[in-house]
Amino acid sequence: MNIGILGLPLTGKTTLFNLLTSQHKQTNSFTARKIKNIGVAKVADDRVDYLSSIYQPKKTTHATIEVIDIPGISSDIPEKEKQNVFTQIQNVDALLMIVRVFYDTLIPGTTDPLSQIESLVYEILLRDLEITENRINRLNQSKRKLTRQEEMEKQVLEKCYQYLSNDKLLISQSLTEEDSKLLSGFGLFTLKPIIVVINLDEDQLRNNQFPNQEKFNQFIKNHQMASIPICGKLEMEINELTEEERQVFLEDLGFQETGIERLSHVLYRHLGLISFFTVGKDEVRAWTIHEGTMAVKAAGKIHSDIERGFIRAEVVRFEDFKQLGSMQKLKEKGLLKVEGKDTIIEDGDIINFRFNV
Ligand SMILES: Nc1nc2c(ncn2[C@@H]2O[C@H](COP(=O)(O)OP(=O)(O)OP(=O)(O)O)[C@@H](O)[C@H]2O)c(=O)[nH]1
Ligand SMILES: [Mg+2]
Repeated sequence: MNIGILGLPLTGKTTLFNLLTSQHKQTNSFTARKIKNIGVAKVADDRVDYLSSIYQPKKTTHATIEVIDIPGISSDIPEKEKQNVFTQIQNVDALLMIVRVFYDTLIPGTTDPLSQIESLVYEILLRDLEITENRINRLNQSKRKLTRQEEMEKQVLEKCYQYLSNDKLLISQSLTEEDSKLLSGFGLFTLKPIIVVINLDEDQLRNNQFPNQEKFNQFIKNHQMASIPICGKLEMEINELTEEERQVFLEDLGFQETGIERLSHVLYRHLGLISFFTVGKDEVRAWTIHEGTMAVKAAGKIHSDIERGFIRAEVVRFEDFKQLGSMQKLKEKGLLKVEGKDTIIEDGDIINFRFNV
């Protein structure tokens, strides 16, 4: 799973990237026109930390997300260069758009969140119009008769083109499974789920108030996006603190978790992702799956052999485990369930797969 960070210049993209991936890439690098930064973000989950404290395994593995950071998108970048920049995030699973609301006289650019999100949406609509138009033209210019598959492709692309022409994101269009499949290879930007990070200053974050808030929120809702307020500057400060200091600092702000932790929850919820866990002396590990995944498919996440040779899944709820403290007690209480192939896995299930190959 991977996400691309998209925003106007100097909105805090690289700062956010560094926070997510614990890297130290140069900020303010717009003029350098570096094409991208890539890193891996650990998905915060205190359930994994808890399981690890109980099992004391050799290795603890959190879920991870690959993050791609690109230069800011602005209207004065030459079209060709802009296309290049967009190509860097064409295959990501979701877009993390960042809008800057914090005020800083030294940093140029607008602080209106609404105008920024409108510009970004406009840009991805343009990209998708281009992608669909190019493909339709190519099909129209074909010298030979189109295959049935190509005919179908043309039809759905024309439908998409119309939709985009009316300033609508493709993600809000209801598509059949077949249409989705036909479109999946084109890297269409407006088909990707969008999470918007609102980069506030400290006071705005404390008061949960910022200019143009109502209209902005309405826009987010209308376009089926999710949003989350953070303060990049504060997050950097929080990063420097010890665990204890951090708790006090966050409490004072009125939060229980850091902005980066809150962001990973919002991301999971918006993308319909959940985690299940495997535990043992060697490794405690979180695995990411889509809501509604069957046990046998979850097994395949770990290894195709386990999917192929699936016999059963022994499942325990994380909350039950935390309450009772040991697998033995769970067994005695009948809280260890033996499940078959097509049982739907729930968020927080601790699973032991039995298989035979
Ligand atoms: N005051 C304040 N400054 C911030 C915040 N977040 C980032 N900055 C500053 O804004 C400037 C730009 O930050 P970057 O993270 O480089 O922004 P960017 O969007 O990656 O910039 P480009 O890649 O050049 O488009 C830096 O000087 C940051 O320190 C914030 O929350 N508050
Ligand atoms: Mg940057």
